[in-house]
Amino acid sequence: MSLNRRQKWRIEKIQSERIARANSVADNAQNPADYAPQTGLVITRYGQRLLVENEAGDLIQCTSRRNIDLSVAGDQVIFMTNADNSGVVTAILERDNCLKRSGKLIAANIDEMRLVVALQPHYQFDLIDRYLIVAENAQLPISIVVNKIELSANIEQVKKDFSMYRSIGIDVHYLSVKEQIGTQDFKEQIGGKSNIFLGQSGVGKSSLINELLPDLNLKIAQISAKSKLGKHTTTATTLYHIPTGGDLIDSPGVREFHLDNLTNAQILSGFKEFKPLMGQCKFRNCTHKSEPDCAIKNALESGAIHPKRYETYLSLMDE
Ligand SMILES: Nc1nc2c(ncn2[C@@H]2O[C@H](COP(=O)(O)OP(=O)(O)OP(=O)(O)O)[C@@H](O)[C@H]2O)c(=O)[nH]1
Ligand SMILES: [Mg+2]
Ligand SMILES: [Zn+2]
Repeated sequence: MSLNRRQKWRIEKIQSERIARANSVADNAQNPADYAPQTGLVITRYGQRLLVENEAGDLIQCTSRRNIDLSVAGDQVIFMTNADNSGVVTAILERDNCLKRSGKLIAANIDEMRLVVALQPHYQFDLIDRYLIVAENAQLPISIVVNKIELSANIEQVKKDFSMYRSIGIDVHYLSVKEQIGTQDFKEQIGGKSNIFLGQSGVGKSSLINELLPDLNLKIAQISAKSKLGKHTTTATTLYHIPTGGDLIDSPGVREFHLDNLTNAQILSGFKEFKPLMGQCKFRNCTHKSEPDCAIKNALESGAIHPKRYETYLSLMDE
């Protein structure tokens, strides 16, 4: 968390506490067991239940007031404890940002998205591109982690595959949690930030978090030999603190996700290398499919845009 964000949070916290305190006066009249409101951090949510960390670092099981939005891992909230030490979340503090996948809120107040892909299940460019579009629209930095590289007989080919992402300014880390290749270098990248790990089931998100925070002992899949796919081992998005500062957020893998909740214009603006070319096509309403004098198609022909990226663009426009 940057200093600015921390300062901002303090200010918001003071204001929200004031509001919550005023509200709780009314509540206390009905339920004298309620204690003073506190600020907390949502660690995870299971259905309607939240695990909230108070400022002392204790975890409190909470439910949420019905009239407030759903809170998710990373949310700063105001909550009150009851006599039985359970809690009720009464307000969500303003978010810096939030991450949605298929329209569903996943986490809040993130500094960086870490998209984990692997040699098995094998990475798919269109899935990677979808995450990049989500990141671009949420204005969140994203980097790609390629795990299980020890399974590759040709690492040069793997690096070639990802060079199109490097060329548009996205960091790519190659590592093997199993063989402990590249994990130390990666560790040095993540400190002090709130990192969310995303990607298909079975790529090794929880394994990587376990490697980075060895005291955790997260549950890890026994990968199914038959399907070579993960089994959706992680079931709830959960935040873990890095002892030296920053957080790692583990999330359940998905097999696929759609961008139904984004407009075509948002999808287009999710291709960061297309952006400088916008407005340069002959037709103002160019769809960059088959129109003459199209800046995107020209860039494709000159090699400035990678054919795989353009292919994803076309397929997403058809969905
Ligand atoms: N060969 C190999 N296997 C690995 C590596 N890292 C993790 N695995 C294995 O991959 C499988 C899936 O790992 P998980 O960490 O559970 O994957 P996940 O991404 O958290 O999956 P979900 O929780 O279902 O989203 C496990 O059997 C791990 O032991 C690696 O570097 N190489
Ligand atoms: Mg997992
Ligand atoms: Zn065009």
